[in-house]
Amino acid sequence: LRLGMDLRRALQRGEFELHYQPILDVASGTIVSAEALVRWHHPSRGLVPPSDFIPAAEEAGLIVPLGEWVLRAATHEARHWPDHVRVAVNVSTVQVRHGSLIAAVRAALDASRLEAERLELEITESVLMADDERASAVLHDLRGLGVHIALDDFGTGYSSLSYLRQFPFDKLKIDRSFVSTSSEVEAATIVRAVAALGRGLGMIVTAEGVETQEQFDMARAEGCTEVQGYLVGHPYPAGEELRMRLGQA
Ligand code: G
Ligand code: G
Ligand code: MN
Ligand code: NA
Repeated sequence: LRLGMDLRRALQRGEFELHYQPILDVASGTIVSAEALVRWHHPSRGLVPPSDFIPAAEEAGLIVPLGEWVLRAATHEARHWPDHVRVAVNVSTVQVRHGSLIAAVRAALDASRLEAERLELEITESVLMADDERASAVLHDLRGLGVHIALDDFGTGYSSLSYLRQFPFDKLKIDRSFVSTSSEVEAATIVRAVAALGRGLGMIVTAEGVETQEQFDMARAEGCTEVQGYLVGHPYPAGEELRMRLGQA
């Protein structure tokens, strides 16, 4: 796999970079977390989006070392943020199944000295599909460390409501396709139902992909706890300006 070769080299050469997208708490109007999103500055192809290389990294077996780099970089960066701001890291199903994830999370927390409580791991429904005890045990162990677990892109996979009882989620993230559908009535109906479900089960509920004030008002009215999307902020490179932004609002 050509891209696989490139990826291996990219890890060694430090061609990856994390951008961070802010997430707003609706009730307080403050930024309460930021999601790390990986970017690849390819020497000849330019900026390669994760949708193009994450699947290749999974196939080439490189998602584990790449994921470890992401965990280390994100926890280090979050140490420079205000104490109440969490960092969210996307974790591939391959990482959850691999068996090294718990050690990698513990190592990143130890090295950065970030409190476990400030790290949130985003997993997708594909982790849960295989109905295996392993995935369940890994998620419970991670939560035992004190990190938070979010179910990402909720509603797009093979969702089963039984997962919500079986696994210890702190947060449900409603996929942006439900927030920004062309029918406002349909969007509001789905967001209302998922928000009621998640909050009824004691979870934080985040509406993703909020781009307009109308979508923001809808998400708030229908009971979402948090909002993420271009209206609140685009993914932003690490550095002074990001740190300032996370301290404001
Ligand atoms: O930033 P962008 O919209 O291009 O992200 C596309 C997809 O890539 C999203 O689904 C996101 O969850 C995923 N992604 C971004 N960063 C990471 C990462 O560090 N690890 C994994 N496994 N997926 C990521
Ligand atoms: O699957 P995941 O939720 O991790 O995907 C995050 C991706 O969604 C990021 O690549 C980010 O760039 C993208 N994204 C974030 N906010 C918005 C938004 O308001 N609109 C759209 N279209 N994409 C968004
Ligand atoms: Mn995500
Ligand atoms: Na998502």
